[in-house]
Amino acid sequence: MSRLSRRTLLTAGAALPLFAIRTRPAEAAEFTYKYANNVPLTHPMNVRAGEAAKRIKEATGGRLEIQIFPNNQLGSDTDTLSQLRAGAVEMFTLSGLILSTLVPVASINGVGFAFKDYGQVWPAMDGALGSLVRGEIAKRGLYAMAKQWDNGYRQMTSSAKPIKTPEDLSGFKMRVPPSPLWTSLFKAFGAAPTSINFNEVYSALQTHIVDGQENPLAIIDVAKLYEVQKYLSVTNHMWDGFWFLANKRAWEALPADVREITERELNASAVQQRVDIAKLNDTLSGSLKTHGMEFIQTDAAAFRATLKKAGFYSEWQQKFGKEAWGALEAAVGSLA
Ligand code: X2X
Repeated sequence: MSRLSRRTLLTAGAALPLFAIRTRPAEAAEFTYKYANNVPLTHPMNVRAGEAAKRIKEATGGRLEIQIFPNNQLGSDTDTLSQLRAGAVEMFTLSGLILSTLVPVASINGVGFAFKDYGQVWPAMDGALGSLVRGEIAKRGLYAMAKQWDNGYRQMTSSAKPIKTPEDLSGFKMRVPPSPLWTSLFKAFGAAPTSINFNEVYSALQTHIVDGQENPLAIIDVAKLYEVQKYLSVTNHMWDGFWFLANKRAWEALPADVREITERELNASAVQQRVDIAKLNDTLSGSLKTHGMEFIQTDAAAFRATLKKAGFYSEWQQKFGKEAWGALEAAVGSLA
């Protein structure tokens, strides 16, 4: 029902005896929530979130309708985080590293070369480390669903020259997402990082404001970054995931059973989306090469040694503090 007809109905209703006032039509949801994200509709996060929204609508008998706004339609990540806090957007998936501008500990999974593989990632993020982060998120007026969604292991791309060694990064104009940890990481590599929100990355690369960026294969593919980047260095320098966030007031406004269904279905979709991303990791290199990208293998130990020498690990050990750093090392082993 359009806003106009609803208003008309309410006005008309005022003149009618009480029993004649129509309640909302069966097809209108009691709660209509906006869910915003930064990736194109074709990304597994939107595919799986769309499925979850459908199941949630069914399982709640139509009480909650989640409308998806992909691709930063409602604004950059930085803007959308403000809208989420204000309640103008009810739900948002955001990288923990960008969320760290509000919840500092949320960038902890982005410590360079911390997680060896997914066998270390998910037990940590579904376990003690993830709980610690979610606890801090809750203190900031936001609610994080238990299961994180996968962004992936990040790889470096460049239009200017192939990056093979850490020395190749010296002075390199690299786009990083807005997050102190990202800037610190690329400064430690000796690069010249520039913070740019994702919705401006394609044009920043196209106009050579920056010469490179770093993202998982799935993002490089769905955002067509291969059109403006030539070289892809397989660095796996960081694992990154999205927290599925809700504005706390909006979340708590939902009846308990609706909340339970919503969290259950979102978490179920998150687990499926993780499998999608893992599969894409195995298949996308072929298609990115077809699009003209040249793949470069790198020596992770050399990049890691550069970070260590630059004091990256000791700096962030200090910043995160004993408890959080301890939870990270309990999951991945000693980093210092
Ligand atoms: O901004 C990025 O590079 C992206 C899409 O990977 C994140 O959401 C952090």
